[in-house]
Amino acid sequence: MVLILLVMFGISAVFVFPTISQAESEEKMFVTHSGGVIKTTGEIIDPIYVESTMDFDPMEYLREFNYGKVSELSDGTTLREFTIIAEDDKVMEISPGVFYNVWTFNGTVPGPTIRATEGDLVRIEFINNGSKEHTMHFHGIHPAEMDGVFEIVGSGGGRFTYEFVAGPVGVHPYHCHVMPLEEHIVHGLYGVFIVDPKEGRAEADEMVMVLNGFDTDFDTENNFYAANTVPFYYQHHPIQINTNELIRVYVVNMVEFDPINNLHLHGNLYHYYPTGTDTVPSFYTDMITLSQTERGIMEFEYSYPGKYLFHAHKVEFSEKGWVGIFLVKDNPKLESEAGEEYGS
Ligand SMILES: [Cu+2]
Repeated sequence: MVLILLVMFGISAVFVFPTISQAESEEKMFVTHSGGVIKTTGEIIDPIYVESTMDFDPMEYLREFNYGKVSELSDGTTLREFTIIAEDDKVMEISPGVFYNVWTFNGTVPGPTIRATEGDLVRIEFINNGSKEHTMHFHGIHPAEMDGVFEIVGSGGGRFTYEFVAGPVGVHPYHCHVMPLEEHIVHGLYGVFIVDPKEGRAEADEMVMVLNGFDTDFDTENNFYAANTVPFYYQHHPIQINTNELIRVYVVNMVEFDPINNLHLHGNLYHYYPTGTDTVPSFYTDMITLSQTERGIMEFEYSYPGKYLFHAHKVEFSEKGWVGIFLVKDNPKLESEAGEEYGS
């Protein structure tokens, strides 16, 4: 009987051990931003980036505006309803091979660009699905209890409804305001809130640039800088615009740790509206300097086609990722108009 048991144990050992070694050599797959695939049989140490985790397309984010679910109240006021979900367990490949735990509003850093017209009623259903307490604090004018500072929203599904009248006109940041604030902001809990004037602005090719940075080794210094999260993205994927077409950039500086950031445009100057609150530009320049959460609206047109850099003139920042290119093409609309004239 003992002999039989020993033989059975021996047979099972033969079949069990190969199974274990197969599991150990199983390849795990990672996908990078550029679509590259990394395979490894090694031990995966947190953080893990796989296809199912967060992805972010800076080109899509650039011109994506969220106007909310629109309805009209009985007094004629426009109501815009948004749902924003905070999470703090996602991992993003900030730069090739560098994985960082990002905290997100609606799954991305920055969160969605929320857009309304001055006087609209903005209602935000905020759900905190994170493991830490979070809030939404909007810059702008609103009642104290809508400020997202003292009304802490608990983890694991806590809810709060923010409601306020959109104003003033301009471009404003929103961000989590739970202490330690620095930690909650640097991990990515911020986004842009645009308030349009009732009379609107001149038609333009509009885009949003959030200037941000990432401290991936936790020494309270940024290791990477970017316009819209991914370092060097718009250098490798230039932003295509047309000659003789008005370009409007809503720019918001969310870089922590460094006291200033700046933005220089090549081959051109821009009209600059600090905070976007005035209809008359304050400067005509190729260089602005911004401290934390400082922001504004830039307007410009290119006369000549070609490639033009835009970047931080603080060279350390541009060399660590905060640099991009506008690829200016001949305006097809103007060309066809010119063609019609020529032909007629
Ligand atoms: Cu937070």
